[in-house]
Amino acid sequence: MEVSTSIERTQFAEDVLRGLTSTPKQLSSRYFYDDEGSRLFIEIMGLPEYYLTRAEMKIFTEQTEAIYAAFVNGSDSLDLIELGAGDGTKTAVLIEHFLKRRLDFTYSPTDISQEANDALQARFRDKFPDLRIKPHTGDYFKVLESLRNGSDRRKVLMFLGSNIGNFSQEKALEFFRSIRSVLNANDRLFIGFDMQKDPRVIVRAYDDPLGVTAAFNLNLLRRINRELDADFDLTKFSHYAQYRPLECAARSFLISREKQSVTIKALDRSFDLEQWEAIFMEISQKYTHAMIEELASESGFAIETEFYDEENFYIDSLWRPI
Ligand code: AVI
Repeated sequence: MEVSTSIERTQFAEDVLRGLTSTPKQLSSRYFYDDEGSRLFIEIMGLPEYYLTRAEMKIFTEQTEAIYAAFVNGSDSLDLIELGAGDGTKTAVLIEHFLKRRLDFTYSPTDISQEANDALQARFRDKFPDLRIKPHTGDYFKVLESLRNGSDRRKVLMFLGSNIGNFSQEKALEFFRSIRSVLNANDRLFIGFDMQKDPRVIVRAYDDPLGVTAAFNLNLLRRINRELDADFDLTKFSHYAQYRPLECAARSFLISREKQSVTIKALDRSFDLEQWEAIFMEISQKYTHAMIEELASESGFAIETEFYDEENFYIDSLWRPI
């Protein structure tokens, strides 16, 4: 059962206020992941239309030894740090291989949710009794600060699942620059990017016929109702997903089906929505190779090695500081 602290709740209230008083209205997808949202996301990852998880998993299972060799590259030990570890299914493939190769390493999953970290730790302790696991709970930026004065063993930071796609371009650059500032020359950053592809394939991934993605978006309104004492009527909104190929960006919206007013008691105010007004919910950025190269060089990295799936749907890219 998720319990958010009052500071988190205040931040949530502030962000909802800022979002609903902006033009256009928006809500931040970082709040999708309460217990129900996390459950729905796991369901999304298993959908046939949501190719991202399968593509990255294939890279991990089919190129495990090559990834291992790139991570180790002459070092006899390393610290593997995963930002936003989630349920760790993909990472388990690497860990199993690293243990088999008798590599001296620690694994530090970091997640904003204590509950997610505890669950992952329990599962991995069970599955890999020999694994040295040191979880960190907290905001990515705080966790990065704690790495600054860490050991001088090679660190490999992993940011998988195309989570970077949910950042604006500006935030992505800021994030990579702050990672760069805590890394030494011998450390590495390993990132999962979802690539530009047939726009129809992308739209289907964000608008599945079973409506799981719709439920995932609508769940944020339910969360606002529960945590901020609001009266969103979910039946008056519909999920809409689009992909803009020139920007390589998938975006999702909740559309107000009628003119309505919503009251949020914790904010002590109401918000009016016009019929067909859109609330911008999430960006899922896709990438061209040139975009990845530019992000790397503008944040102080060079691409060292890349791992593609056979359809070129997805890349895991290993960056070294320059
Ligand atoms: C977590 N993130 C990478 C997912 C994505 O593909 O943008 C979140 C998601 N939203 C709708 N479906 C999945």
